[in-house]
Amino acid sequence: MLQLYFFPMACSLSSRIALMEADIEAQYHLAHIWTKRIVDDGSDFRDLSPMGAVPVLVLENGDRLTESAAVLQYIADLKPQAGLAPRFGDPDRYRLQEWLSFIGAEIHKAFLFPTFWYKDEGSLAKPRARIAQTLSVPATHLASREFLVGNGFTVADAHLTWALLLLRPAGIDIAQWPSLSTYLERMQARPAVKAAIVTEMALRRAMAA
Ligand SMILES: N[C@@H](CCC(=O)N[C@@H](CS)C(=O)NCC(=O)O)C(=O)O
Repeated sequence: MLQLYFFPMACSLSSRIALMEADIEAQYHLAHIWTKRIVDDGSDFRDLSPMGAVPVLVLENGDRLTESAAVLQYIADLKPQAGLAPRFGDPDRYRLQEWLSFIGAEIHKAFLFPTFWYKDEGSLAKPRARIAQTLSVPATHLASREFLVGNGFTVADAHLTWALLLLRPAGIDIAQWPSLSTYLERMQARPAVKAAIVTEMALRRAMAA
């Protein structure tokens, strides 16, 4: 069975959403991204993930896959009939990769990562100055569309949903982009998305208690 190493409400949430949207069974292991310990057995997460970062997907053959863009596409391709990624050869596959790169590099690493990891004001000035311009890209795109790619939910939507959820605790109110707010509401109304978020929020609250 597939095994996903995750931390509640971190970027690995999008992989959980993808697994649940595709109705693929998996085992979930909580990897603490600050202590670098795997909660199940206390082992060092860096033995599994050189960066000590989630997500890590352990495949049926024992191989490990890291990087959300790769993990998400792998999950999508396990069950093509779920429609979570356009098939290779379809020009929309490159649109999917374009959005996965954009979310991973321009929203996650350029803004969310420094906000949650480097808390000093000096390091945050540049990311904060740029985030509105960055978010205007998906906001404009989604003003006339329901999903990021094509006419259905894909793993790019799973990843953007996670990123948008993290913007509020990062100090950004997405109400200023109505297309993003209504998109996030629509995505959160999907049963699999909702269930994934409820599960991880409960784990997060239990960790904070
Ligand atoms: N490029 C990686 C980034 C993964 C990443 O930064 N994950 C964060 C959680 S959202 C993490 O585990 N960080 C721990 C660390 O960097 O030490 C991806 O897109 O999957």
